[in-house]
Amino acid sequence: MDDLRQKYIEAIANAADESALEDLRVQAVGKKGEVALKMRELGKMTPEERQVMGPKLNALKDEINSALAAKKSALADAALDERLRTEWLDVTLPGRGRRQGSIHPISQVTEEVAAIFADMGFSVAEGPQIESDWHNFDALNIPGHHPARAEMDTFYMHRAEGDNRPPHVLRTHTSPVQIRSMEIAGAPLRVICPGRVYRADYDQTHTPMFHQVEGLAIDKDISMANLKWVLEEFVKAFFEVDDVELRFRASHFPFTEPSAEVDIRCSWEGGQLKVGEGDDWLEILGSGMVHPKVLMAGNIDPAAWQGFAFGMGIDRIAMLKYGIPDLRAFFDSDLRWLRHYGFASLDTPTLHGGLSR
Ligand code: 2U9
Repeated sequence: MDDLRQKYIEAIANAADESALEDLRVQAVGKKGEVALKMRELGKMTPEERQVMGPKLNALKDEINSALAAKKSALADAALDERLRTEWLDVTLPGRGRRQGSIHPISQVTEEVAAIFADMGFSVAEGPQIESDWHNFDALNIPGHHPARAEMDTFYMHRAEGDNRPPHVLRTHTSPVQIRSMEIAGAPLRVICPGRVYRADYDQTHTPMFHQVEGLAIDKDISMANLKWVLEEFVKAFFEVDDVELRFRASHFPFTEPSAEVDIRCSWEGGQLKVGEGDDWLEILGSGMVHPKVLMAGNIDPAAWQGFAFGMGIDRIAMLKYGIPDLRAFFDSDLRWLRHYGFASLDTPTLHGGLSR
């Protein structure tokens, strides 16, 4: 029995890996292993011999089993140490020269817009993409019967059977974020709200998900004149031109009064857009003075405060600025397209460093 003990304890100590250890377990303490064979011999012994040998064999079996368990855990520790040694990565090393990823034009343009408006004192606010019917419509002066509700081709969420509350919606614009900003921060306020919006529409110029950025400024004695200056500054900075002419056309939105659509002077020579020169006009924005009912919905007193607001499509201004012809390609995740139109990942747009190097 001592020979048996010595043989297996030594072999277990020297086992190179888990499979060698398993072979040893079968050989030593398996059903037909050497210890089991010895146990069978107990039957041929006298009762006195059996009383001595039985417990000794059981102790040997226990000893081998513990040696197997100890070695198994030592091998697992060593394997983990080896993995940690070989899979070690220095995260402080500089990035690889080969360009692997790039910033999507929509992210790039969102950052550019945020940098321009940050310079004029606007912060960025975000909100939920699944909105209450109230925040998306009622608070923006779009009541239940209003044609704008139908025009916006809304995606409705489901309510449980028997729950008659109005269903939530996928927000059709980022305007509910401004309502939430008014509720949270009150007046005065300067925010822009970029993000995804959803409308059930799909053709050459519409995708069911697209991106908007809207802005809201609330203060004492704010007027259309402030709106005009802010938008002029924005267009000059965004299209990186020294001067540009804006044209305000009277329009109508439920949430602003008066309302105006804004065009910029441009030319399309050789199919290429030039902003600030030429005889064409390009519509890029909607805007207006915030409707008193909308201020009230945000708990702001329209007798004391006024505000202007504007909205534009991020995808659209990205296409215009970077000459991207097809809207739908934005969302195809085609790596060749991303490499062509993407931006270097460590070049954050800033006004001092340049927006779009
Ligand atoms: C609040 C008050 C007023 C946001 C505005 C527009 C005009 C507008 C469109 C441009 C192109 C949407 O992406 S688009 O289809 N937007 O014309 N948006 S004024 O007015 C607001 C928003 C929130 C609380």
